Amino acid sequence: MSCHKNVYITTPIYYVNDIAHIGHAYTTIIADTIARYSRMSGLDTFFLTGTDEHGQKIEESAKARGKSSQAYADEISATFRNLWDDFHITYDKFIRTTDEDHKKGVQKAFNTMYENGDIYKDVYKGHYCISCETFFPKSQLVDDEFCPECGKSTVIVEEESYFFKLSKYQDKLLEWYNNNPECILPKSKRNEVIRFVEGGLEDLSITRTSFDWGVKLPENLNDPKHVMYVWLDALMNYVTALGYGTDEKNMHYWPARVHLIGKDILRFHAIYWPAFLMSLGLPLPKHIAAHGWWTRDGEKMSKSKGNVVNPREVADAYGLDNFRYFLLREVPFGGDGDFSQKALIDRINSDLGNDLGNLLNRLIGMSDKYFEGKIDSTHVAKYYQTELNEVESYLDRLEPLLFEMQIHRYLEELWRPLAVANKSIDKYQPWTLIKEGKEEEVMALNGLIAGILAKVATMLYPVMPEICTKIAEALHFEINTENWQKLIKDKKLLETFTIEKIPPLFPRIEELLLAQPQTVVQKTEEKPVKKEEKKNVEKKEEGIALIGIDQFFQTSLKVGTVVAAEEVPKSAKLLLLQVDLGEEHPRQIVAGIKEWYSAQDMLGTQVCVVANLKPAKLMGYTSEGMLLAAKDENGLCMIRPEKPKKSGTSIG
Ligand code: ME8
Repeated sequence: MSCHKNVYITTPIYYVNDIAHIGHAYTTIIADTIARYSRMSGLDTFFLTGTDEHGQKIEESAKARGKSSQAYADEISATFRNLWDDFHITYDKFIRTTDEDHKKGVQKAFNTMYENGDIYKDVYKGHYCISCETFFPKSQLVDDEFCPECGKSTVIVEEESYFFKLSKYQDKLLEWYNNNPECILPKSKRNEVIRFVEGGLEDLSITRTSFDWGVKLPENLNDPKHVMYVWLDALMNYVTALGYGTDEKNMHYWPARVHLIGKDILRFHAIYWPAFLMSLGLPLPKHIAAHGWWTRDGEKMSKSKGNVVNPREVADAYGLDNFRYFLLREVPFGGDGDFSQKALIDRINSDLGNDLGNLLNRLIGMSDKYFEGKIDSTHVAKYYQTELNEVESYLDRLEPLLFEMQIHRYLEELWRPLAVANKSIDKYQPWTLIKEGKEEEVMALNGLIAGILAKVATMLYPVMPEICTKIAEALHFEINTENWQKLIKDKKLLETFTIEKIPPLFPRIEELLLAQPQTVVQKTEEKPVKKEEKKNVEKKEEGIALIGIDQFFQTSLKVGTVVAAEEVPKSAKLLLLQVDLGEEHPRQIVAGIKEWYSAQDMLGTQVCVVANLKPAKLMGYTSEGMLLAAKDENGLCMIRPEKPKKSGTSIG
């Protein structure tokens, strides 16, 4: 890896027929992670993303909205760009296929292929799927009509067309796959491609006359009714973005280190694209890396089902870095992944909160208590050489995993040094050592832990830049190439410093989300809300976090009838209610409403219940739900149905 000085990383350019969803965010975040690592390790890096704006599909979407294709493309392209900006995606260029220099570059490429004898004119007749912008041979159609990819109806297109001699490149492509075992990642995907190409390649129709929202043919061909096939236009972006055909000042970045794509577009990238490049006499990319597909709660996402995960909403609710970590950690690259709030919350609370966040808290606590925050690593090797060796052996394995796209493994391995640190505290018990007067040993332990945290934060930075910057601030160092060299390559520890007491980085999520509705119950002295949690509650109450309708519907609200009510002994605020929700047994709910309602007041009345809260214990009683209530300076009142409703009726 490190023998190549320039690193060029690309994402697909996204169609402007819809706004970005989790899949787009996934690809872009992986690319951003690799670009950040590459820059941090001192490599000259160029990271490209952008939008794919031509073709019949876009023309039709624009028409359906009564807009010009250009105005429509401008609008949607901007939503992608804004999202990536808000997500701090560190792209070096955002290309649009409607950019003038891109169009010029594509025309130049067309001419070059033409001059090389790889393009000829003929008539095309075939089944075309507008949605996928692809021709399919009849043998591949479902029921002789429907697209094998998306299931939509295909149309028969018969038109004069220019063809690219793809068949001519069959053997050369096979040679490339065979000589470069890592050209397609994961490797299993390479076999699929090889089998497909061995099955025989037909020449490819690369122009259209049936619509005109596309790049025109070069003027010298004098054939104005043709526009270029959108995939020829789109794939070329990877070189036109570097100035191919216009100002070639960035062409030294070519060939790409990695084209990141989803598995849906592997054929275009692994077959057409290298064939075009061969025809142009340009070198081929090092890797084409195809990741798997995201589903939601086990189901395919689609607009009609209304279950598309909006990346902005997730990042707003759970934190951008947490979302990045989840996406990259949750699935092996190339495999399909399932998004669920539960899986996300588990990752945040467990990997991030318990393993990483708590370690920093423990270090802050120990160094504060014993040494007024000072941390000195001078004697670490004297006492903890075994731990140091173990940590370094884990860190040494990391970099190749990233560039082989094994990012989930990278993160898994990166957690091993954290385990070493957490275990060392339990094993050496600094609280005992200090009592025995072994201050130097405790200081060295703190130095070890600070060193491990600094190394992990450095290597985690490409995945979680904001959080790791905070960790680095607490540990008084900066994450940059020089310190990456020192901490990772030269295996050094931190210089002496005084630790910054920063608030916990990963407050437990269930409390954070449930804090607001539970205030009714939590305003009792039984379970004081911690300072940090309060801050989060306040933030939520200011109305900063917007949720989507799908998030709202994850809350199950039901009408219930109070069938039994009594006071909780020794509590000034709690009532113990049995509420019928139309289920086999009434639910037991502990409600902090006694100041305003007696047990008698509540008996027989109807209430609105949050029915899918995790059970909680209050004063020793399990509470299996929560009542909706409103409270202002004049007191609290219950929220009830306006007319009697059957117990268990859903609200929403
Ligand atoms: O195909 N799971 O654009 P596109 C994971 N313009 N990734 C997903 C996904 C999902 N459910 N849905 C989409 C195009 N993606 C062309 C590309 S490149 C020269 C032209 C991601 O807007 C994944 O990266 O349909 C996929 O390859 C890409 O979005 C397709 O985006």
